[in-house]
Amino acid sequence: MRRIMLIGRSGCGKTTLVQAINNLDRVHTKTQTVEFHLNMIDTPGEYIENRLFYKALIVTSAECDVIALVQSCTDKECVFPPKFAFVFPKPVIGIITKADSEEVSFTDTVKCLKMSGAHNIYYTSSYTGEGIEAIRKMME
Ligand SMILES: Nc1nc2c(ncn2[C@@H]2O[C@H](COP(=O)(O)OP(=O)(O)OP(=O)(O)O)[C@@H](O)[C@H]2O)c(=O)[nH]1
Ligand SMILES: [Mg+2]
Repeated sequence: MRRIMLIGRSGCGKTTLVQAINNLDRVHTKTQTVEFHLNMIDTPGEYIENRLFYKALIVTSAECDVIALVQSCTDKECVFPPKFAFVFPKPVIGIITKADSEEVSFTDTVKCLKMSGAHNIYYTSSYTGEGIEAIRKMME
C-alpha cells in the first residue's frame, strides 16, 4: 500500500478527503499539526501558505510514498510556487477537490497543478464520492 501526503491551502478539503477515502464520519476541524494516518498524511494549510514551513513539508515527506498537491476548483489563486513538486524526490500527483461545486471551470486549477509540476490529475468530490475510488486504486 502506498502512503499519500496531502498538501494544499487551508480549507481546500484535505481533511475531508482523508475522511472520504477512509469512510470516516465527516468531522469539521481545522488541522493544527501534521496528522499521520495509516495510508495518508494530512498537513495543515498553513504549511504551504507560509514558506517557513516548506522545510517541515519536505522532512515529513520522507514518511510517504506519493505527494499530492491539492487545489480546490473553487480557489482562484494557485497556492503552489511554480515547479514546487520538484523539491520532492518522489512522485507528485495533483488532486482537484470540490468538483461538485456549481459553475466552476477546471481550466485554471489544472493549469495551477501542472505549473506546480504535478503529474496525473485527479478530479474529486468528497461530497459526491467522485474520484475517491480512483485515489484508493492509485494507493494500492
Ligand atoms: N462542496 C464541497 N465542499 C467540500 C468538499 N470537501 C471539503 N469541503 C468543505 O471545505 C471546507 C474545508 O474542508 P477541510 O477538509 O477541513 O479543509 P482542509 O484542507 O483540511 O483545511 P485545513 O485543515 O485548514 O488545512 C469544509 O467546510 C468542507 O465541508 C467537497 O468535496 N465539496
Ligand atoms: Mg485539514
